[in-house]
Amino acid sequence: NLDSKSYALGNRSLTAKLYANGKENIAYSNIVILPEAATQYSFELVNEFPHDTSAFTQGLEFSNGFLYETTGQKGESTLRKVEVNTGKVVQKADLGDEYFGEGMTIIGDKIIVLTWRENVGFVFNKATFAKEQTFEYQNSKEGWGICYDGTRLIKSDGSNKLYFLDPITFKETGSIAVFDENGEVDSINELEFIDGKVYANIYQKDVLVIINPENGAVEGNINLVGLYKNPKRLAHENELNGIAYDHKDKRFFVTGKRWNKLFEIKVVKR
Ligand code: DDQ
Ligand code: CA
Repeated sequence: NLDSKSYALGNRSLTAKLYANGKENIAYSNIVILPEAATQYSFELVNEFPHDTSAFTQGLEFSNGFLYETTGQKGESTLRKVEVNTGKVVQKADLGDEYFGEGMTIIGDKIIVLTWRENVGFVFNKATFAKEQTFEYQNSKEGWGICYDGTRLIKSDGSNKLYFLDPITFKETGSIAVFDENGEVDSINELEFIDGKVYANIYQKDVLVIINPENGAVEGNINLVGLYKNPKRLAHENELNGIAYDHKDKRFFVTGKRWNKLFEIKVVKR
């Protein structure tokens, strides 16, 4: 029983006065309005390509005919440029033994690379792979995934939040909480910005979610179970991780940590 005059709507979280038997009972509790049920998608396999099984994949992006990939684990964290068809690494930079590499995205001639718990991100020159800048995280202390919507960087930290960062100063300008019809959607990991939506893989699940970055609602679930057929997959070692999109030819790529394949898929309605 909400007093319609007393609530303030912001995203989908509203502050309301709650009444029981006509009396104000719990003042200003926080209520979350869950979004409508997400649309269910599955996939069709279009192509598969070789992928470096030593690459603990943490970030993936497509640009000008090549894949760019970041890898993790301390001592094996790299930024690399990879040929799609062969999986061959044609350019590589080491992040340094003290860093655990995470997500990555591209802004023009710059590549933004996150670290996991070292609390810093790096800016690399896309052509030379020279490290040009280091920035520190603010409220969101872990680096998991990152993408760019053309105006803002969007960063994940393993929670159900997406953080917006200024692409020049790397200051956080806001955040949004992600929910589906059942509640919070946690463990948001690698990201890709496609046609106004944030595609994200969920850590330790062969599932992608399609998030509306304006209100945090999960609008779609893409079930990728069965895509990578390897019975020996290990937890924390062989998760699906890495979504890349070729905006020109509308090709959708996914891979995972130390997977021997990179898949090109088509997302289809179930
Ligand atoms: N993360 O990429 C999902 C954020 C982390 C992956 C962690 C995998 C386990 C590594 C264990 C090493 C402990 C430092
Ligand atoms: Ca990506």
